[in-house]
Amino acid sequence: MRLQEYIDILPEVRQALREGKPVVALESTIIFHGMPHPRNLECAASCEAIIRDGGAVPATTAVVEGRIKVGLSRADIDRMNERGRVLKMSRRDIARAVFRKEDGATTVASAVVISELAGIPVFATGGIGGVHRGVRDSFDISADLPQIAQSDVCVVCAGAKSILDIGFTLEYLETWGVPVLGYRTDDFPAFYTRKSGHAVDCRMEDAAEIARMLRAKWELGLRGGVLVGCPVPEAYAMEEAVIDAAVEKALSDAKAQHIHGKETTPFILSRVLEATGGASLETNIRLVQNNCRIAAEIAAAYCAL
Ligand code: PSU
Ligand code: MN
Repeated sequence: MRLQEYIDILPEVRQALREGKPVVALESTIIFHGMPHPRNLECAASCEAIIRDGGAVPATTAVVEGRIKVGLSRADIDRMNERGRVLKMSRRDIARAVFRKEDGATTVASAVVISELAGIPVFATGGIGGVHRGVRDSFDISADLPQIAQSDVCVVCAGAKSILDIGFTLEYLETWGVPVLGYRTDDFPAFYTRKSGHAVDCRMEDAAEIARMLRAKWELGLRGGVLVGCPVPEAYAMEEAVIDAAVEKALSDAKAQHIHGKETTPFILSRVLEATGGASLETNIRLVQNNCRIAAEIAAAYCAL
């Protein structure tokens, strides 16, 4: 396979990978679909800085005019912004974006595909997609889940939002053999709040422990990912009642407006954001930053093994 035909790895990232130094991959849906301008750009820059402070090299993933990027420059981001409406690119959209020379923002699923292609074992995001509430009618299960199950990548997140059926999401991950680790928690976090009421499969106290588990898993030939749930720092967690009310309203609006398919997640997220105003955006930024800090520690610990 001639990867260079499709992929541009930023020189700094390439060098770190060659020298066995820690790298943390990032998605870009959060930049192009998840947050309003200019907070999205500030958040992206701060995440990269936090990863560097942790001794790792950040590698934001995207497709820019058909080229798969591992490490996105500020110029790339600006050009994508200028061209406007960037495709929300999940696994199935990667090939189409490449051959049509389109721009694509990576979801967790496509970012994990690209991380694995580039040989980056640690990836950070905000929240993962999962099994949707009302799945019995919609059959809506995010491509993030089978992709995490399939790729040898450790996904560091703040859990899953309560727009999803968190219990079903965890059942799916169990079926497909994905370890769900709690970073200093017994309870899988629910993104805006620290607890979902669903237990993680294994509590971990630090990055070194997680790194050793990754190594054991992959050395045993147990292919596929590991999910690490990091609760949002206490000071920035939201009140459960506030977020629950916003989610219920967003779900009923989505139903009334017959929103479906790949539009569902962005629609619900933007409604929740509107309903909770600045508070949820602040929480969102803080938890992503927290995940980046922990991911850098895990990447460093993994490289030190
Ligand atoms: N959930 C969030 N925030 C997000 C997403 C999901 O709380 O930003 C984004 C991520 O990029 C995730 C994608 O990978 O939505 C999942 O979309 P879908 O449900 O269409 O697979
Ligand atoms: Mn979906």
